[in-house]
Amino acid sequence: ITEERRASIEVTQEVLAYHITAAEQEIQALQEASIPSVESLHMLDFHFSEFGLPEERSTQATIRMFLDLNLVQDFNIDYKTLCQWVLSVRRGYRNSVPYHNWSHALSTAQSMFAMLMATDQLKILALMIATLNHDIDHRGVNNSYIERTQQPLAQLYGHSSLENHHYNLCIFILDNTGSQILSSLSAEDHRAVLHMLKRAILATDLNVYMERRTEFFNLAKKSRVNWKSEKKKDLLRSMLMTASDLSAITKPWPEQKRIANLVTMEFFAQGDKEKQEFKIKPIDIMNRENSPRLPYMQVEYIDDICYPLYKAVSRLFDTCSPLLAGCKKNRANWMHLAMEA
Ligand code: 5BB
Ligand code: ZN
Repeated sequence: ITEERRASIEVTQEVLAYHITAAEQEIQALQEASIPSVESLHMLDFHFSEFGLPEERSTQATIRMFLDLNLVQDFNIDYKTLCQWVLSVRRGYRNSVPYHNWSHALSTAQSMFAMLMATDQLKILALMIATLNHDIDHRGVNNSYIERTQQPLAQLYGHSSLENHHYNLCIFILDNTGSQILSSLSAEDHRAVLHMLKRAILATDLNVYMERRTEFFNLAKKSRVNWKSEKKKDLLRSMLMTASDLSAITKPWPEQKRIANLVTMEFFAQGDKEKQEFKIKPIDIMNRENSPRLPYMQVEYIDDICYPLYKAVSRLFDTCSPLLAGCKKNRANWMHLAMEA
């Protein structure tokens, strides 16, 4: 790493510190607000949608999950620090991006919240922080685009450029004055959480999921699995990250259609940029000319990527079967549209 590069990173971080820190007034308002219950927010429901939830209520919903998971008590998290941390993470997302914005982060965290079973508190803490930060500062374009345009992000990290950036920002907020929610942890726990955060956020790169899933599917086929080894626990955490990340495909049909439209907007916007900037024909999913084939592409996406994952997860955890059921229903709906087209 060169001096120049180091300087450029420092400058970025200064700007980020300013942009990412909420105004005192906003922090106080959240601190003093009464937080709605999980029941009234429907947060234990796999059909949960954050659609129409005002920003203020979405931060309150995040606080509610941390309170009900006992994280605030167990890790002695200062309440005001938690408020500032949540506001920082929310501000880290770009509203201008159709799909990879704060709503997607909250929805991913809520899916994780509803899935978390009898695992220990330290892992729950790491996975909740990971879901909320996993797409922070997403620019609405994929790694391939970032690498081809030779952006600083691609030069900084050799692979999984975006995911490395999400992790880096996550750590940055955790280190930032006023939002250090991990400050009461022992050195050992702190190190363990950071390690799990890195593994969990990097696992949301779809390529990483594709590389590791066969091993997971083989475990899920067994009648009894001994989850004691650290390697298997890490694999399970990675798969739960992807299962939360892709959970839009398991939601009731109107919600699935709404999200698929946002994803399409984001894909097509990248395709448009590629046409303009490199005069190339974008790949199928990013090419507007393919919009009639969209329903069929969703069917393929379900069959190749989503269905096998939710099948394995529901085999392991019976309570997660609504995820698989939702995925199946959406496949039938997309297939129906594909036949009409
Ligand atoms: C997914 C993997 N990709 C590298 C190439 C395209 N495929 S796909 O053929 O399975 C595909 C997925 C095709 C079309 C799709 O959406 C059309 C609306 C999707 C799709 N992807 N549909 C969704 O509803 C969602 Br949610 C997603 C996930 C989008 C974010 C994936 C971010 C991964 C970053 C590497
Ligand atoms: Zn995501």
